[in-house]
This record gives sequence, C-alpha cells and structure tokens, in this order.
Amino acid sequence: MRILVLGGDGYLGWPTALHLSMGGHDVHVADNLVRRTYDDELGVTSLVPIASLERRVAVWRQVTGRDIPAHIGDLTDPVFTRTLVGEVRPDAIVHFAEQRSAPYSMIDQAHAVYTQSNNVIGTLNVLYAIADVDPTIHLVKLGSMGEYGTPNIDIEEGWLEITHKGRTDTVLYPKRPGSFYHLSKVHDSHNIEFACRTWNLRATDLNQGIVYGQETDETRLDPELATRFDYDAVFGTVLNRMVIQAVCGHPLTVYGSGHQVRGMLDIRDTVECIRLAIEHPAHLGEFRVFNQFTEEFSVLSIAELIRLTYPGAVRIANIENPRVEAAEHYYHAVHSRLVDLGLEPHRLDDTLIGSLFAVAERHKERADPDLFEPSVEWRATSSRVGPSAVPAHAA
Ligand code: NAD
Ligand code: USQ
Repeated sequence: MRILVLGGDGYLGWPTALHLSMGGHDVHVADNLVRRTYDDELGVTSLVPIASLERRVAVWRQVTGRDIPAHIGDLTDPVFTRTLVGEVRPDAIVHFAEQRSAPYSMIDQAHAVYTQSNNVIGTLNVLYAIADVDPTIHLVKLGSMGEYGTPNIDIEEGWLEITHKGRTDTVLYPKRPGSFYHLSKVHDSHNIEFACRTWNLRATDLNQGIVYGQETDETRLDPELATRFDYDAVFGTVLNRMVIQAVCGHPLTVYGSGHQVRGMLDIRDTVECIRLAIEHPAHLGEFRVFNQFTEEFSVLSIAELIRLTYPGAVRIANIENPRVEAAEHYYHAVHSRLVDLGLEPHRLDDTLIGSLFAVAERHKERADPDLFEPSVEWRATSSRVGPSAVPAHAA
C-alpha cells in the first residue's frame, strides 16, 4: 500500500515509517519539524542524539535501498494538507502530527490555545483533504487512553451501550480527560466520527496508552536511524523518565501516592499495531476504535519494578503531584481488538532489562538533572496574552 505518515519526524512517527517501509509498503512522511523547536523553547534535548529528517531518509536509503520521500509543511495550512494528500494519493494515512504533551498544554493560556488549535485544525484539514481527494483513504489516527480519564466503570473500546429510561442506544464512550492536550484528542475523535457518519469516510482511532522504549528492529540498523528519547518533565513520559533517573542515581519522581493506573506499551508494539490497523482497514463509513496498550501499571509499581530490575541502588521519592488527577481509582480497560488481529505484546520487564537500561547508560552523560523536577503546575492559571506569551512557532 501507499502510506502517508503525518508526524513522521517524531518519536513514534519515524520508527513507524521505517517499520512500514521494511514491511514492503510505499511510505511517505510529512512533518513541520515543530517538535524540534519545542526543544529550543524549553531548553531540552532528546537523551539519544537524533539526525535531521533529511539525513534519516538518506541513511535509510543507504541501508535498505528503500525510499521514504519527506514533505515539510504544516497541517494547519489547508493548502499544504490538500496538496500533500492530492499528490501522494495514499491508500492510508497515519496521523501522529499533533502537540502531544499534557504538561505543555497546561503551561499557560497561550500553550493551551496553541495545542488545541494545532491538533483540532490539523485533523479537520486532513478530514477535508481525504473527503476531497479520495474518501476511501483509510485514516489511522492516534488518540489516547487518557481521553477516557478514570471512570468508575469498565472502559470499552470507543463505544458504550447504555439503557436509559427503558430505551437502549450505543453512544461514543463518555470522556473525562485530565488536560487540554487530552481534550484536543476528544474533540478530534468527535470530528472524525462525524466525518465518517456524514461523508462515508473510514477511520480507526487508536486510543494509545503511554509508550516506553527507544529501539525497534529498524532503528537498530544504524545509529542515525535512532528515534528521540525524552526525559524532561514536559515531554518525557513516566517510564522513560524513571529509567534515566535510575541510571543517573536520581530518586524516581512518583507524583502523589503513585496509585494512578495507566495502560502502557512497548514502542515495538506501537509500530506493529499501526501495521495491523492499516492491513485490516475499517469499512467505508466506519469509525472504529481500538484501545492500544498491552499492560496496566500504577506509577508506583513501575518505580518498584525499576528498583527490582536495575542492577544498582534506586531510590523512590513521592513528591507533591503537580497535576489534578484521581489518586485512587478503579481501572479496567478492554483492549482485545488488536490482539484479535494478531498482536503479540512485548513485556515491560523484558524491555527494561533487554534494552532500556542499556540505552540510558550509553547516553547518561547527556542528561541534565534539572529536567527531572516537574515544572508545570495544573492548578496555576496564567492567562498571559500578547506576543511574548505565544510560543514562537505559533506566532
Ligand atoms: P512527537 O511530538 O515526538 O511527534 C509528533 C510529530 O508531529 C512531531 O515530529 C511534530 O513536529 C509533528 N507535528 C506536530 N504538529 C504538526 C503540524 N501541525 N503539522 C505537521 N507536523 C506536526 O510525538 P509522539 O510521541 O511521536 O506521538 C505521536 C502521536 O501519538 C501524537 O498524536 C500523540 O498524541 C500520540 N500518542 C503518543 C504517546 C506517547 O507515549 N508518546 C502515547 C499515546 C498517544
Ligand atoms: N507521572 C509521575 N512522575 C513523573 C511523570 C509522570 O508520577 O515523573 C505520572 C503522572 O502524574 C500521570 C502518569 O505518570 O499520572 C502518566 O504521565 P505521563 O507524563 O507519562 O503521560 P501523559 O501525560 O498521560 O501523556 C503521555 C503522552 C501522551 C499520550 C499519553 C497516553 O505524552 O502523548 O497521549 O501518555 S495516556 O496516558 O494513555 O493518555
């Protein structure tokens, strides 16, 4: 198939493009490279050095003989997006290209507005481009398990059958997420479902859990094929951060009690789930939702697993939670549809011992311990407006 990977320069988009290319697909990537400018804004860098997109594509060609054409542009520009889809004419579009950090979206008003406009407008432009160019293009969109929040009932895969006053209907699962970023994904899901219902498009919304890991079979082929590895308090996710904290001898930063439970998956399972979703497409008119994670952990149990498996002393620190989230809650989320398609999950303890500690050890000299402390407070509402408040890339 011809596949267009939006956000193909990012943590997950790049290894997914390689995995699909290796699997024999004709892959194009598109990105506006904004993720690299958030690093400049926040004064952070990926723990693992990353090559430019141009260099990555050239190395992939040298190593495998396969081409991945790269298109540079912003999805919030409707002309760029329409032209891109019209020129590439893909069978499927994988859409990773959003601002994806919950803390970044909670910095202040300007960052919340930037996050929601970047994500919601970009996705709307993609939907219009598909409807215009070829409504049979299958959209595979990255959503988030955090869209659901932590309800006191089981989390189903996107839809919920309810009986109310004696009548029954199937509705989109009610969402109660914990950041303006996660809310942008909820808005996207509603817009995509509407486009499928109204224009007969087809889409798979992958409500993905927190991804850990840095290596895939394809990125291991050359150091310049490496994907990024974030550990700072804004873009670093909990498990990746704690691995680097352990290796640097810094206490693992458990926010609050650590009893928050989240779904997680290995980066190798992410790329495989995308392949499975593409090769088993949704039907025309169908808005299909998969919950994409493989194991559930509380934050504290992740810290304890790291203490148990890391071959060195590890301290755990419970620090005041900068976020507003349930400290104790019920959590049971259905996640069978990708396994039904053939997913064979990796296990967290194997990845920690087999890959993650070694990656962190190799690059620990690049870690800046100041970036371990949380820097964004959910309860603070800064409504600074005006040119100085707007992230440079959004100006
Ligand atoms: P990332 O920030 O590393 O990658 C996103 C890429 O999209 C970046 O390269 C960025 O430059 C690009 N981009 C952003 N806005 C764009 C725009 N308007 N036009 C063109 N390109 C744009 O993020 P990631 O960790 O690879 O996540 C990819 C997707 O997966 C996101 O949608 C995220 O919400 C979702 N997701 C990620 C995780 C995780 O743990 N990393 C978990 C669940 C879901
Ligand atoms: N946490 C800690 N210590 C830390 C960092 C985080 O205890 O040092 C806690 C947080 O309070 C939270 C949990 O760990 O309870 C997860 O936080 P996170 O930063 O790892 O993940 P999150 O903000 O939810 O966002 C990440 C990705 C996002 C994706 C989401 C999937 O950045 O793109 O959508 O994971 S999910 O969580 O399923 O929504």
